[in-house]
Amino acid sequence: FLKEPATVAIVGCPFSGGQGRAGVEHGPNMLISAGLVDQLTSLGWEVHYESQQSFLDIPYNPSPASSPQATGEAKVKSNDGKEDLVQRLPDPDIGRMKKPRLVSAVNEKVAQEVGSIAKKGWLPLTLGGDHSLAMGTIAGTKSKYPDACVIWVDAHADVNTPLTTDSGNLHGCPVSFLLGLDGTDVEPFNKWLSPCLKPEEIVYIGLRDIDAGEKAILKQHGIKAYTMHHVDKYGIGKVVDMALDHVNPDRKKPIHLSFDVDALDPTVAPSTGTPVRGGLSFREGHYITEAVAETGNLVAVDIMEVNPTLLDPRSVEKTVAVGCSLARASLGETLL
Ligand code: 6HN
Ligand code: MN
Ligand code: MN
Ligand code: MN
Repeated sequence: FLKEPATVAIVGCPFSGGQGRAGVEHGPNMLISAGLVDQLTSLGWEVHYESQQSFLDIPYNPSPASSPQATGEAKVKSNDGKEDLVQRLPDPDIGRMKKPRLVSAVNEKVAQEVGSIAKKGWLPLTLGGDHSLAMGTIAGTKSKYPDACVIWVDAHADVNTPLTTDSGNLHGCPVSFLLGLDGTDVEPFNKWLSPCLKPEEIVYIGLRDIDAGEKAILKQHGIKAYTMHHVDKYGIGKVVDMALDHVNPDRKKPIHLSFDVDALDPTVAPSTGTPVRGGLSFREGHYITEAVAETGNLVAVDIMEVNPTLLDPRSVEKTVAVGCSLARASLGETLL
């Protein structure tokens, strides 16, 4: 699906507004500082990376100044790598949703960016930032490839709706917006995002922390999920085969890989906001990316939820290194 010469465009998304823990906005800069651009270049890819997305100039409709203290906040590094800039506009909850205006505005921009990269025949590699960003990345992929399927690697299903979410954190909800589930046809999201993903076009691998409301949704819509139980039972090789058979039986459809590093065991990727024990091993995580690379159908990759401010320096280094390594493996590093 990609044009020659094979080109990857890195979309750095220093965004934390989809959840409550600061620091995940530093993920992209850390992955870049670790040498990701040179690493991908060495693999033979042409790499485009200008700078981080700037979320500062996003014109979302601030609510009246008299409203509650909740604020929208996006931090960016400017082109010259200078200090964080912070946007603070009133962004009170809508229903249970936290920071809905900011999350919506940022994702609208991400969707445009990812879509325009895809339309050039390049592969967008989005570096998070929190996983709410997948609303934008997948909407962007779908704008170029309407029949694209999604492989979602995560400890969580991220399929809560504005009605089912307990936390109100929108990084737990992106899939429901893409599917257009009950409660997602709400402002401000419905101004730009319309349902673009069918339940049979997504498959999960690595789940082990699913909310009750999410379980009901997965059942009701027949969404295929390979949990850690299945990884234990069948082994990762068989699980990935089955996952691909489900969303991409003839191996003809484009694939969007959305990888939340918390799918990995916390011993492998400790510096992430919502770690859950009992996750994928280093090899199991890499096997998924290699097998997807091997199809030759990969058109977009997300590496999400690296939070380089959590835990000790050794943990941070490990997590950043594994993030880079997953990106490289997705782009074919270990294929012969
Ligand atoms: N992630 N299910 C929980 C929630 O808040 O809705 C956790 C979501 C985690 C999201 O890891 O991208
Ligand atoms: Mn900071
Ligand atoms: Mn996630
Ligand atoms: Mn997760």
